[in-house]
Amino acid sequence: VIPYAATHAWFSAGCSDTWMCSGIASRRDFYERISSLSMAPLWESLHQLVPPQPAPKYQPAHWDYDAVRPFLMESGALITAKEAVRRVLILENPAMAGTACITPTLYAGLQLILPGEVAPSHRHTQSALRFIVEGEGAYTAVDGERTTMHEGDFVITPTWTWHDHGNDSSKPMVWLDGLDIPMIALFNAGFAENGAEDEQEITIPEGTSDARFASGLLPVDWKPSRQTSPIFNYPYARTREALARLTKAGPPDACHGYKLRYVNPASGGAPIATMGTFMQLLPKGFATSPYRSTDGTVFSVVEGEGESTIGDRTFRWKKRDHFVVPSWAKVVHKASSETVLFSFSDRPVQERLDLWREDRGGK
Ligand code: GTQ
Repeated sequence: VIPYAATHAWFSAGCSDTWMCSGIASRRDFYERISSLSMAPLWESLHQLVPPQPAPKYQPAHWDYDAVRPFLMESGALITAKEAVRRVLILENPAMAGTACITPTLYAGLQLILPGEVAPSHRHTQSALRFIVEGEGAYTAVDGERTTMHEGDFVITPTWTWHDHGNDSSKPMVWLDGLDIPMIALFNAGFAENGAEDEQEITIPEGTSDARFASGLLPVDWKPSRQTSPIFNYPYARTREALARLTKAGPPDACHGYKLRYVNPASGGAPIATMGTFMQLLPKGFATSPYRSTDGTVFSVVEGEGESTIGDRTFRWKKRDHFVVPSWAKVVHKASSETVLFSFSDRPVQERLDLWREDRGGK
């Protein structure tokens, strides 16, 4: 028989009073007897199960690209993209070792694809986003169309779409993969299939989905069949231009600087149903007001350098670094040069469930 306290970590028998101790001993005996019926007393864990405010079991963390890159390149000599299927170094939350989670709902990794390589075609119910960190000219193919990727581009491979990646350029390409793997695992709703060929058949000229959906226009008789965006590459050139213009149009928001969210033009919602994606510009010298929200968020530094104080820890960052801000952790960003930050979180899911909260008061 496994002692009750061994399987129910919250049960502590700390006791100083004799009368109380005998009470606790009989309770413990009771807990052990009901545990054989797969039952447990709510009153011992109520406070943890229904906390007064979020108490994340994961922590802020930062990945310095100068430290990470040599290992990424070393992985390129260790295994081919074809053998690995996806050659990725997972960014794992230090408080969630062994889980492949960067937050309890999100997965992140850095994927390397070398010149001439192909990451073979497959599809799965997990949705993926790619945010291009280094390199030019590799492609992702999604449902019969290719898109060429550049630094700062945001590319989506929505749930159950066929996707493969290839690099016809002369340089390595590295991108941030963001997936909803932990969420899909929670629902036990994961399915996956490999393609018959390494590279899917290309049936649609490059740029077609951009022309049909990304110009403030939609095909006249087109009706969306799913929540995910019909645009699958949101190029950095356009995002950057929008941010640059905003800096001339008025003052920055105190908590966010100039911040935009990526959008599915057919719905106004997030491009991927499970993950919200954002881009923000912080002017040189700008410090954000303290802010917190319930969506744990992964950041990729696109331009600039500075530091973020997350809870009681401060991380200095620069271009191509990554960091994670847990749910309800107070964050302050300070930009020592003009900075652009990409980020993603589970905010659309929380909003759908009427759960999402923010606190702009910095308490
Ligand atoms: O590109 O399909 O980083 O399936 C992890 C799982 C990338 C992908 C990851 C994946 C992919």
